[in-house]
Amino acid sequence: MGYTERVLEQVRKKYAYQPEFLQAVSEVFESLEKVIERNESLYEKEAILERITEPDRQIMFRVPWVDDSGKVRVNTGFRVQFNNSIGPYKGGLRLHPSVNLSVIKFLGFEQVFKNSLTGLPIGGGKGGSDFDPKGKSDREVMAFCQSFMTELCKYIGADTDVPAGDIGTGAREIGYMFGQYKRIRGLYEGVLTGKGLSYGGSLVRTQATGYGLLYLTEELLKCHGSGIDGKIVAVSGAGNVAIYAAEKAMQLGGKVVTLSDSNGWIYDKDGVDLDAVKEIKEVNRARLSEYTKYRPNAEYHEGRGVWSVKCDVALPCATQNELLIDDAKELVKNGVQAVCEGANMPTSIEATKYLQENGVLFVPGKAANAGGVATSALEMSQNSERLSWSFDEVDAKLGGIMTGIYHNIDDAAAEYDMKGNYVAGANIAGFAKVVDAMLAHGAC
Ligand code: NDP
Ligand code: 2IT
Repeated sequence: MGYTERVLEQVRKKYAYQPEFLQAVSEVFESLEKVIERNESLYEKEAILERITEPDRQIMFRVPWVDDSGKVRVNTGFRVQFNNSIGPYKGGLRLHPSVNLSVIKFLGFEQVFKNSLTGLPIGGGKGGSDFDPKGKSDREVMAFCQSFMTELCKYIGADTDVPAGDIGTGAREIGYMFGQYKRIRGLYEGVLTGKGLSYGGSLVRTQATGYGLLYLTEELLKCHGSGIDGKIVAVSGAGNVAIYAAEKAMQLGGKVVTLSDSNGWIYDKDGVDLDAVKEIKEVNRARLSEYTKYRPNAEYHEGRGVWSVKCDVALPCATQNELLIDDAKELVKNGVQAVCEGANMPTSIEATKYLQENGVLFVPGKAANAGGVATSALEMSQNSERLSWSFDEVDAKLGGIMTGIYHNIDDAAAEYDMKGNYVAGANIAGFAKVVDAMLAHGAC
């Protein structure tokens, strides 16, 4: 058994109760095997794989808050500081009832490689809570965010760890958390990204993950002889990533025909009306089932099913493991050409392999959705120099970063005789920089 397999076995034993984390580690290790082989004795001596799979630290804490009826409620808060070899820990905060240590560890692990791929100096971390913002009043959300930050503020800072948004954490939550950090620490610094424009946020950050996904997808298709123009695009999710992915897909000439939320999905064969979706989701915080009130000819279906629609390009932008083997089979049967992940780990390993084996261009989230965190790093730069850049300037930088990531992962895969395997390319290219820094820093 080689070094990679031995460590994978150890991690599987030690964290048998963390399925999402094990899924992320397995996927990365499988594609790193050839890279490790070239330097096996050095990496083993330096325990690179043991160190890269064990977070620097994992912080868990109680988050008590008072609901509108006066009752004290308690949630669990998390921050996993995974690896800061190439920069301060950086990664979002997820607020969703499904959050647990396994979920935060998988996200933190992915973030280490993703952040490396951006080419910017940011390490990897992730956090959040099992708090569900859905159905809560603004005051309750504020009470939760203030209590969460009262504890979290001890561990973060502009040069140590810089959280941001993720599922359930948008502009409103970041605002409340920033206010509490400033109040307790007495520091006006770029400790969070995704901030409002009036207090240090960056233009384009709201759109960045979705737009970045499309800049990369466009480059991928161009390098294979076409482009988004004229393509039928299926998008899942109806949150920050999905909405701005759909917006840029339309700007590039694609027709977006689906969106989904955790209750169901819409099919609008004439192309989704994004103004309606923004009103439903961003303004009213309502369910996607409302969509047919705006567009009576569209269909709303309860439950899963978004991948059953005929499309050329599929962009999963909701959550982990939302595109499974049967979905992959359906997509292939319907002639899908490319699947690019806007969400983190939305495609199961089995489904990923099926897509790749059937000639579908597949780009994993750690490359395809890196535009969000890349723009967060640009927000950090602007905060450090106390300046703000124009929309076009940030957008152009984002475009350059995403096309650069595509070519970087394409080249990395080719270098190891895996041309076209962007999963391998992303893992190899992301790993290289982190390992280089880890070796330079010695045993720490
Ligand atoms: P949002 O909270 O804005 O939106 C999430 C969307 O996904 C909602 O439509 C939500 O539906 C749906 N969803 C969430 N959980 C589930 C579930 N268990 N089953 C079905 N649908 C679900 O989050 P984001 O758009 O920010 O994040 C989406 C994905 O993109 C996540 O994987 C996130 O980690 C990833 N990502 C986000 C980045 C960012 O900058 N925001 C950057 C890079 C990746 P409902 O409203 O019903 O809950
Ligand atoms: O998964 C992700 O990359 C994010 N949620 C964004 C993280 C960030 O720090 O902007």
